[in-house]
Amino acid sequence: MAQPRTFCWLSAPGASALAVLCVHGQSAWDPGQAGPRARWLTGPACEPLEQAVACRVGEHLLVTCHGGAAVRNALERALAQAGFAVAPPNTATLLGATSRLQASLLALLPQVQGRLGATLLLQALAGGSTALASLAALPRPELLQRLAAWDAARFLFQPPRVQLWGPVNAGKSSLLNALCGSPLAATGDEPGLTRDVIEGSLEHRGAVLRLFDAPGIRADASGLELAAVTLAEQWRRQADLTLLLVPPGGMPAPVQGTAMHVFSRADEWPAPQPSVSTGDKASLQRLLDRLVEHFLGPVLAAPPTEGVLAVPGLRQELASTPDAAAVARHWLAGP
Ligand SMILES: Nc1nc2c(ncn2[C@@H]2O[C@H](COP(=O)(O)OP(=O)(O)OP(=O)(O)O)[C@@H](O)[C@H]2O)c(=O)[nH]1
Ligand SMILES: [Mg+2]
Repeated sequence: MAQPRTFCWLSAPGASALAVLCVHGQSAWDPGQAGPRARWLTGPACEPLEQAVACRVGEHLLVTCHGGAAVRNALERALAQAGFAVAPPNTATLLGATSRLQASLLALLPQVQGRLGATLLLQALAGGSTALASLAALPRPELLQRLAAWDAARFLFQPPRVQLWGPVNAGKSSLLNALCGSPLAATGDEPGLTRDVIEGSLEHRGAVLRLFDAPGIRADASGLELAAVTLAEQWRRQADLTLLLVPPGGMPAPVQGTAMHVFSRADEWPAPQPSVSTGDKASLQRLLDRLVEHFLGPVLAAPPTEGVLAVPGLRQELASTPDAAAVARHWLAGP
């Protein structure tokens, strides 16, 4: 009996670089030995959307393209027309994992966000077995320290949320735009210009950060402006960090939760450190360095081979089972 044609998504939903792996079955998508073949994906009204490239990887067909939800849907439609049904991603089986550790690393690859996480997982795939054996041989207190450092690995899968916060005209929207490198939010001298929470994201040193602009704070806010700030406060509580902007002449005000302050519009006054100015690229880079260090410092400082500890299940087992060598044996056995 002919095997059903199936495909699975390799990239996480929302990613802009999309990849699917098609298995079991020839189709019009197959470039054969001829090398990569490009095909146009079309929208619901048959309008051309994006080119997808198909190439053979061993027995399988790898299709890659760029885009958001519309392109993702178009690719699913095109594959359905070619007779492929979507299957749950089981990259471990597809790519021939030889241990439970490799299978877990492969299963995590599509979920990782950003170059840093992908690199760590690939390094762990290459040298993870030796690294795990060495980790398991560490004295227990040292192993627990290593595990605690890798808690930060969660940010490789769920990028940290940073809420910009501060008085009106502190330069929040300008900073969002400068850090993300695009004009996402309106800016200007009129105080209270921003009325909504606006999201942007960026990648720095391979780490993805999510930034949120917010309406500015002022004592005499009322009506719609007050309602907007109250709503933004709810967003702020969901953030992993509040980045409090202190404008010229200001003093850092206490805020609840985890916060970091930065003196803004630094080209306009003798701002103390840490400071930032949207026209000063070095100050923007320093701020991003601080943010990445804040969230992922322990992971960046760890030896790259320790990337095996990015696997949450492995961390949990090593933390809860006193016999680390037995845990390592179990993870290095067949998937
Ligand atoms: N010179 C200088 N001007 C800046 C800088 N950042 C922002 N500004 C200016 O300051 C004014 C206010 O900037 P916004 O980014 O709109 O400030 P905001 O905090 O978003 O203000 P609200 O939305 O009203 O709360 C604008 O005219 C910006 O061009 C900076 O680093 N240097
Ligand atoms: Mg603003």
